[in-house]
Amino acid sequence: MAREKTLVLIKPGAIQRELAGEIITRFERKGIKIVGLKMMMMTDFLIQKHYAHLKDEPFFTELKRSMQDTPIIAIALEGNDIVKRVRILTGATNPREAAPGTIRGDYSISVSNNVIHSSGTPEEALAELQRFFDEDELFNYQRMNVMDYAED
Ligand code: IDP
Ligand code: MG
Repeated sequence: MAREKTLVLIKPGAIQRELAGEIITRFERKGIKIVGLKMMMMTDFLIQKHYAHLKDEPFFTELKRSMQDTPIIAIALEGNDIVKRVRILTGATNPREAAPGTIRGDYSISVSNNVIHSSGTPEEALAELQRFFDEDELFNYQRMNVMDYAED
């Protein structure tokens, strides 16, 4: 079991649909610790880095545009094996394949409007967190009321 941090982005489609609070609540209700959170615009540079693996896809231009429709909300989450756990809560990329109960399964209405991003691997998470957060925007603190039996 590894102590990790991961990155979640609440995408413009979810901001437009006023789902930000519900999405943040999902993580809080699951006992997942928020260690960073901010609203920001995705710059062209940030999108090119973040979606470098998709730059040759036919949908890249549309993806880039849709990620700049509104600001996004970037969230850093921390916990044991948190990268994998948040991916499970995120659900499949395609909403038709995303299981009910997952965030995408419950809220996503198209592949390009699939509500959130979450880091795919611990390596990806490290690189993405560095890209989106300065060191002093990530916080170390104790939660007082987390139940004794919670995993973290
Ligand atoms: P992931 O977000 O589940 O990790 P990736 O393959 O890394 O999926 O793709 C990043 C994002 O690019 C997806 O979340 C989605 O918004 C967008 N995307 C991926 N495939 C398609 C597609 O076929 N059409 C339109 N957008 C896509
Ligand atoms: Mg991905």
